[in-house]
Amino acid sequence: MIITPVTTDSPKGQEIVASLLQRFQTTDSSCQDAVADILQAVRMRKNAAVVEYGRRFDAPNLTAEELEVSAAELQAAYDIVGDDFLETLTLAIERIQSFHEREMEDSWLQTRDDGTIVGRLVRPVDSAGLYVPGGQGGSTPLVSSVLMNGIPAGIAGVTERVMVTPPDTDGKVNPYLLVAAQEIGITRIFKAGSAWAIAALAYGTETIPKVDVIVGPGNQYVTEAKRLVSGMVRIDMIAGPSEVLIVTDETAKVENVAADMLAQAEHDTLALAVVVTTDANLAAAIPAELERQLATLSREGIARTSLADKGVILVAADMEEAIALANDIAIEHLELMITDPWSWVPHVRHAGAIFLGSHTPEAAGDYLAGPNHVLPTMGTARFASALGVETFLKKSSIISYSEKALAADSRHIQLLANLEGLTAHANSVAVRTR
Ligand code: HSO
Ligand code: ZN
Repeated sequence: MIITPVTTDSPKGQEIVASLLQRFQTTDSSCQDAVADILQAVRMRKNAAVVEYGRRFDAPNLTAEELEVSAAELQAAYDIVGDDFLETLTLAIERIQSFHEREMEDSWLQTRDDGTIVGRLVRPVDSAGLYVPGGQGGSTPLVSSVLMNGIPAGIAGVTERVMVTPPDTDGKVNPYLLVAAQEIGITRIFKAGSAWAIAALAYGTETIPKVDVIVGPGNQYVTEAKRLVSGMVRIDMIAGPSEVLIVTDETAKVENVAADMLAQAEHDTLALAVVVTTDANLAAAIPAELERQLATLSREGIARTSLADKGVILVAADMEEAIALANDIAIEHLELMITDPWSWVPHVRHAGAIFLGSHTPEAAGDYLAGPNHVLPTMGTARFASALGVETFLKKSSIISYSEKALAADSRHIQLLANLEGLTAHANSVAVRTR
């Protein structure tokens, strides 16, 4: 059996729960060392290093002159993609745009009676870099990720938005990615992937601009590079493998449950699909249904490995226990395939995104619903949120005193300054209010 269902109170069930609660991972030290070397090389030798790595791992004939996708390549992509794609793309952009417009934050000012004004000025960062996996070597061309990462930056008002993505062996970039980028206003695209692309965005090269924020999904080298440059630039998040936790009762259809587990499992062999159900009969029926559907999938091998290594089916005593477990696990995607799912939403404390009812597969949210699909993984939903407009904003505080207000506050400011032994601070108030 690909996954053996277990009850939460059995020793095996408790062991599984304990491992789910401790699933935060960092990259291994060989990856860390390799990435540190790459960052150093790009920082010192810029384009020369980017092109060297690109030639070695992606396109053997890449040159520095061809690092940026040309206007002709951008235009040519439209000849390949077809009208159906453009129609779907337009709809997805509309949905994602209208959801994220609500996230925009306003500046505000507060005026006190004494004339003091304090407030907050919301400003976008000047530049953002978006990493997009290219779709070679087992990864997939994540058109949807271009939208989910690029649209919020546009709404925030980021003027310089660039994209980096690895070229194929012929030095070409996937045309669907090129069209998606252009449709959301990104026209500077560079043929660079992996850790050297992140390094180029963080340090800048002769061709690739240094940016303030780097977002986008990637393999462990990309993730490690983002981790290392974080602090010098903002990054969206340290992303782990994608995850789903499906809570079901006896009303869920086994086809739907298995289909959603497989949708998660096909992402990669490390992806995590968990079911927590109050119905032991449903649990028992899932493995055979997984086998039946696996045979029909284009990425059967990946999905099978992921489910066999990581898949979990837990039988809980009741819905209270199931939801409590989901909260402890703090999953990236939480599906509630249960009777009256809305009545349980107030009990959900930690989840990246919540999918309600039997007609809401995670895939609807991955592509079209509107909310962002870049979500906190590995239990970080306890404190982190989806990528959004806020990822590209920062705030300046505003403070303006009137003469009268400073006179009134003078004594208190001087008291605190003297307490800290900072007499120049105290004096800067005293000279004005004497
Ligand atoms: N489920 C992924 C997003 C994605 N799925 C992109 C398909 N394409 C992480 O939320
Ligand atoms: Zn997905």
